[in-house]
Amino acid sequence: MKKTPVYQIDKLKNKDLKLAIIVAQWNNDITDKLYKGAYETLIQSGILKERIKTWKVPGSYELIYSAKKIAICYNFDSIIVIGSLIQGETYHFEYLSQAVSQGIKDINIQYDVPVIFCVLTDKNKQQSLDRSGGKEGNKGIECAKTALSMAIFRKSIK
Ligand code: DLZ
Repeated sequence: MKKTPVYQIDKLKNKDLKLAIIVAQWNNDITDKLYKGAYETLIQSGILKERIKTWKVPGSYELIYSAKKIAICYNFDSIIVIGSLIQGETYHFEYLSQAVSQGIKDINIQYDVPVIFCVLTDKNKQQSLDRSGGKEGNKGIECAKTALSMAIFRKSIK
């Protein structure tokens, strides 16, 4: 039987991929851990250090513009945006969560680069800790694996 396109994808080498990571500094105790999980996963997967570029931005809201700018100005195979939104006493959380997820979705539609959504949206700090290297794992690791799959997918289609 004829091989599926997955076979083509497997032939590509991870070391040829170029990845961008953007890290929001709000709740940076959480985003640092997500970043570490993502970065280490990429390195373990064979991505060369010099092919991973990292930017820091103030908050999750700034992930939208920065991902767009990087999508326009560079030729990365995948971009990972990292943030941590934690519910407070005002409606900020709801507005920010909506805006950031919609904004990142728009970039995925508009530009030819997959932007991977590594933004935690939690009710409290404990939930964020649980998902950034705690009992629920590390979403940074998961997102790095997704970024690799999508980077390979992008490269496989000319
Ligand atoms: C203002 C704000 C609030 C209240 N909470 C968070 C948060 O939990 N996580 C986060 O990443 N950023 C937060 N911010 C900052 C906004 O993302 C943004 O930096 C500011 O509104 C300035 O545009």
